[in-house]
Amino acid sequence: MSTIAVVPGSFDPVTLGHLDVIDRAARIFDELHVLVVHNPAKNALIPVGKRVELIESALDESRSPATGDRSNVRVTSWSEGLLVDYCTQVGATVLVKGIRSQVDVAYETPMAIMNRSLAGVETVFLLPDPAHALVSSSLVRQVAGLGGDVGPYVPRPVVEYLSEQASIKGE
Ligand code: COD
Repeated sequence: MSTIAVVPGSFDPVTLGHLDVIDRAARIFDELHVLVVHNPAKNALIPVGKRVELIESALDESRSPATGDRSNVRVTSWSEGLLVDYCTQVGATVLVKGIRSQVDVAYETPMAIMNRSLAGVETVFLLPDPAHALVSSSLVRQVAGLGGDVGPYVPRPVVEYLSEQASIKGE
């Protein structure tokens, strides 16, 4: 039986840390859904549809022998309700989360237990590549907002999108 896994996130924006988790999960599971979850409570920087596009472009253009062909990866979005409702709808039995610190463990553990209790969906935690372990979307938004170089932390399509947005704002 093939296993479908979901990597959910805000991806506002997608970072090199996210891409690392996506690639490692894609090697473990038969099918991987990267799910941009719309959280109306969060004041997002990038519209959901654009976040999906940026992840797709980043996956397309950074494909290499090291990453594999990523043919089992699809990117989509979800704003209808519980994360596990999406899992049930597509037959996914696993959620994949990245754990960077004790703070992530404290935040993710109750959600993992609740998701298993609600729908029998297990959560698998992957440790980050140390090269990207300190990267977060919120720091990237902060650095970009203050005019810093985010090139080392995000894929090229995100660098381009953020600099386009900055120049529109500056006009
Ligand atoms: N290296 C490795 N992993 C990373 C890195 C990095 N540099 N940066 C982020 N990650 C991981 C995060 O730990 C997370 O697992 C994932 O990547 C996504 O990160 P973000 O920041 O894009 O997304 P979040 O943390 O805002 O998560 C949004 C979710 C919607 C996934 C989350 O809030 C969630 O699971 N909500 C559940 C909604 C629900 O159904 N609740 C009811 C039952 S619990």
